[in-house]
Amino acid sequence: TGAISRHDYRPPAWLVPETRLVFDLDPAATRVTATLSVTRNDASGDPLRLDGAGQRPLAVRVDGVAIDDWRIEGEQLVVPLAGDAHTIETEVEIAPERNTQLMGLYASGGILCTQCEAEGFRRITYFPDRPDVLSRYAVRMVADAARYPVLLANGDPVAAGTLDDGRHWAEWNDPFPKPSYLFALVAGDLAVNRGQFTTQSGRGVDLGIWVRAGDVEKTRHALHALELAMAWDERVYGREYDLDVFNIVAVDDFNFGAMENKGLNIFNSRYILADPDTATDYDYDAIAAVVAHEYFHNWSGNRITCRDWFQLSLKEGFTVYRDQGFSADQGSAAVKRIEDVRGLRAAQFPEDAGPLAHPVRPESYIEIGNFYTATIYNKGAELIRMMATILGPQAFRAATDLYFTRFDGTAATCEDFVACMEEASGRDLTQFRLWYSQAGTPRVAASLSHQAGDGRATLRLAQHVPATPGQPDKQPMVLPLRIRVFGAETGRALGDEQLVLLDEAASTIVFDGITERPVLSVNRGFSAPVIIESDRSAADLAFLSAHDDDPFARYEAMQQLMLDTLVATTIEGRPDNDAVITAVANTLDDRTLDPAFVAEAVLLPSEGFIGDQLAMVDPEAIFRAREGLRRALGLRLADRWRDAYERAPDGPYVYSPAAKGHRRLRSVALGYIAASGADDAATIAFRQFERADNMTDRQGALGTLANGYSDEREAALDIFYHRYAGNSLVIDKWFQTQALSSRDDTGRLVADLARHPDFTLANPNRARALVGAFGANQRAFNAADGSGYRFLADQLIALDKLNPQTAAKLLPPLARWRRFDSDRAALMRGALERIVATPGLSKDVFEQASKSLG
Ligand code: HT7
Ligand code: ZN
Repeated sequence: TGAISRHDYRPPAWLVPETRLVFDLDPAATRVTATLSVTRNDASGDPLRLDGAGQRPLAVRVDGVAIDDWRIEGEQLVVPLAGDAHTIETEVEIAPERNTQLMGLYASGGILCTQCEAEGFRRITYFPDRPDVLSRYAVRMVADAARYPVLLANGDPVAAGTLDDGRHWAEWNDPFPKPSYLFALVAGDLAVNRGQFTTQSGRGVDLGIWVRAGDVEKTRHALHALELAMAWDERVYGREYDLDVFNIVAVDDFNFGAMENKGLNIFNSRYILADPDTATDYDYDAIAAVVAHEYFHNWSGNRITCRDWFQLSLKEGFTVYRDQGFSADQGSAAVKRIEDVRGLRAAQFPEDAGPLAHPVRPESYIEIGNFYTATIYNKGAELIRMMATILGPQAFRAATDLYFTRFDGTAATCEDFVACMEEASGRDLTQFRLWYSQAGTPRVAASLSHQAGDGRATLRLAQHVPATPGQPDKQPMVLPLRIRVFGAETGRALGDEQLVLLDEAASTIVFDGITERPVLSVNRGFSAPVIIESDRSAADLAFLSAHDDDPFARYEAMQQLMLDTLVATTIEGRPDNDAVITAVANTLDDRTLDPAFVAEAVLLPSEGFIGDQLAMVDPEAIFRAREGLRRALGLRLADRWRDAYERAPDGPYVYSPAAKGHRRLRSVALGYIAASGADDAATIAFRQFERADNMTDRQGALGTLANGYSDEREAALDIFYHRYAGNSLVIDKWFQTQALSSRDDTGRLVADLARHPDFTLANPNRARALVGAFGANQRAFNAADGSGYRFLADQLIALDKLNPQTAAKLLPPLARWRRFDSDRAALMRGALERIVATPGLSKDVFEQASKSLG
């Protein structure tokens, strides 16, 4: 299969302390000359093996002398070397404008840029392209001065000049040794928004965000977020920036969100560009989170990198945890936690429950690009969060200090990180390490009984980790569960919150002094990434949704109540919505609550999440149950929704936590007004659409209209399209909104949109906006005739020829086939088999499709 195993790790035979790169840049033919000082690192006597991909060496020189006894094995350049230290020079020619994979050096809208993580550097030049080979880079770029007036690379600029032939050059040196995946260069006609940051030790740092000339105004939010992130990392983790410059470049064609290259972050423009007219509150929040995330990588990723790609969560899980903390500190921590848990449940729980499940530290891979997953990132962040909970804030900070000090300048492992947690706290985390090796989401049965006569309550907890591919049997994990008990009569807390560490298959906890019927609040704050199976009644969940003092637990009780109701309706077809309606009414009536929290609390679980609770997903029945409850809520609470809709204060757009909360609640209320079937719903939505002075309200209205069949829908889509023609980030929203529509004919509309002149698979954002969003639309994608599956397979096969990495990311909706009826399952398998049988299929898509077929 070509799989690579974690246990096969060997230290590199050769190191590369110094690297000098010369780029003669041209979109059609870029000449790359690499000079590597290499030193032997073991006694094996192995030749030097340099990774390459897609190029041939034009010349190979050893210590300045051309040699011809090199050979190519697979895609590696193998150079026999007699001594222990040499200088190797290679020359290759590459064509950035023909690079549709967007890995290595490529062209995006006239800008030349790089993406090297994980294994893109080998597409630029021959090199030991593995994260444990750290090298100091000196880079010289030569390019046409008119076409590429700005030349940027990692580190600090050291020299620049012009040549007689209309070209110019620039040299950059990065003093910090780094792995090849952190290399970057950019050449283009770019404008800059500059900032200044003074570090805690008083050093000045020049900040620059580089974009196309017309977009500079749209970088203000990102620059502000960067400044906040730099200060936050000093305050919270004691981490200071280490170069004189920090540059960010935004490009339109990018396989991911952004990349943390040392001193030169490269971003997907959707995570940089924002103004109120074109970006939603969600976009603003995401920009701040991604800017912070990439910045935080300077320590958790760059100063300390990963020994091998199996350790990817060492930098990604920790950095996500850090960016979540940053975002929580910018507004409502409770709402941020709710959003993060919703994201985990939408993406990671299904991954952990399906054929693509893997541990946070995987055991093997075919293509590492497939392992930039919700498990590595988001479950990985939950592991760090659990350790922080177990250690407490002081010991956790001592442990991260120890980690940063001890491993600075090295390539480390997840084990190194956990060992620091142990050493700084004195705690034994032996069993906790199972979180890194066992896949699957633990399920915890929790049952509280009351012994009224004894004034006692007994909590019985039992955990079970389901089997996952290659892991039939699991051991009990360490689950930190924050627990509190409330009195059903008085609504008071009966005792303090406790942190229970469940580390056995089953355990019993006794609470004394329980004089009234107790109600259990468990896994508060989502302290462990598990599924709680409790026997709490609808009345108890409604009680918690109104009385729990932990906002997350309040939200969670409401979600569980809604979920229980929706699952029962899906299976039995006879809705009993009263408890949900009363609980939602109470939440809407509680004026002490933050509107942002209310908006989250009254939202129904997604169709996908309801499906995840069921042994067999019936997409039509789930849709009917959910729409039925939405309609019942809309009708029965009609006045309250109108009141919530009107209540939001008027006034020009401001981006603040309070204003965001009001906009969010307003948009959720609009959704319920429309769900009620009210005659004037389309009129209200269209009025909001037309009057909006910001994209949040405009897109909120458009989304509501797009779900319906009104004339206003067509008018709004048309106005939106023409207003934003040429603004690719907003046109992505136009495609995405339609792909997510709950209309009966969404499948057909999406197929039509794939033939729209603005649709292209060459741009990953556009492909994700239409094809990715459609895959997330459970009912439309799973149309009984299999048309959704055929559409996805067609698009994926076409995209694979251009950009395998992005194609592979679109495949997971087909991996859910085991959860569907036999007809749908057969159709999904048919689509997967067609994909696997495609001649010339990439290993990226092959790995995902073949594992999905299981
Ligand atoms: N560390 C970065 C990962 C990334 C990436 C991975 C595969 C292909 C393209 C990519 N672009 C960026 C992003 C991050 O986690 O910050
Ligand atoms: Zn990251």
